[in-house]
Amino acid sequence: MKKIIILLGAIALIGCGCNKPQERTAETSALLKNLGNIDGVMYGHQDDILYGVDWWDKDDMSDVKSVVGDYPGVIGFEIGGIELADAESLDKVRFDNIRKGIVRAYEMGCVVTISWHLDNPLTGGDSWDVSSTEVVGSILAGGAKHEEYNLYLERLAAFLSSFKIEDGTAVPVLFRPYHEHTGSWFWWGKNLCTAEEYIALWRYTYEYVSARTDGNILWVYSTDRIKTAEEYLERYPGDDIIDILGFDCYQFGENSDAEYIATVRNILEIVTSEGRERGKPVVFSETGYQRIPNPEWWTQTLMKAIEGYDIGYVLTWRNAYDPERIYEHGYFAPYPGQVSADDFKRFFDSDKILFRRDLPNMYK
Ligand code: BMA
Repeated sequence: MKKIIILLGAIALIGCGCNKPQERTAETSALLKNLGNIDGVMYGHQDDILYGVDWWDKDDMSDVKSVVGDYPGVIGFEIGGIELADAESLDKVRFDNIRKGIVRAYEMGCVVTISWHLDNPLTGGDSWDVSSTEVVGSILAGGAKHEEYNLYLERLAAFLSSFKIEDGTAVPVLFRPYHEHTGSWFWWGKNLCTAEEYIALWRYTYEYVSARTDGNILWVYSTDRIKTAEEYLERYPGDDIIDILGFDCYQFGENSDAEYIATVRNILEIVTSEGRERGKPVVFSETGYQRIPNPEWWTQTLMKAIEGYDIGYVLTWRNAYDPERIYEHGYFAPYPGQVSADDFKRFFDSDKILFRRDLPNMYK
């Protein structure tokens, strides 16, 4: 009997050890602290150093740098496709280049954030395949696709553990999975699973990945536009696993500046108040006005939307490179000659907005 108990104890210990989150590295703890204390708002741009309007795969290139002479303070990277062990992401960037970009961003002193538009594990479709309400249930413990999901997470964790600089330091990253879940356009969205399933998905993912990475991950919760704190928190996975509070909100349509400003300010009121109460930094994780048709969008709209709120960064989405996609998705940061380029320089010159040159050491 005693032997059996010891044996069971040992098995439990091994099991528990396996899913124990790795302790945060010093650089990762420093980043979290600095995000909450930074004086000003960092500007971020998705995929900034990987490609831009009419270029890709070039060293030292960035649309933002081409306009203002400096890199953003925050650089976003997208890793949809890593779960399938693909060589390229869904946006056709080689994972080797993404890895290099992440290490380079860190070495430049920038902050790295990662999004994950992973495929639908039940149907084999993409993130936007909302044909089934069974997907989340199917990948949780006991579901038909659970083992497959573990494989997805295994690959994800291996990639997140692969950003090492020469001295062995693991690059800290802000990881932002299962975003915009207050909408219903992704398979993990509001009408596609219950709140319990969504929370279980997050908690399982957190446990699995934080046990198999190097203590270099900060976890970002990010809704789409919301109207109330209840809506913001309806599917909140828990203070014990979330490090940073975020939200996404884009501007659409002509003459929508006032509506955008009011909407963002209302969300910021809610989310920054939660951030203060919970002692967590707040970030504006995605925004933009596709093709930036307003020549003064940066100072007259975006800055007015965030003015007075304590947030770590605001990130505009990618400048898609392939011509078809430019038509479909557009770009969200200017390039030389773009109508908002001069205003973007004023945005850059503002002492409230931080680019790479303005950052303190974020990792100390
Ligand atoms: C979306 C669009 C898609 C892209 C995805 C992941 O918002 O830009 O074209 O594949 O993000 O980067």
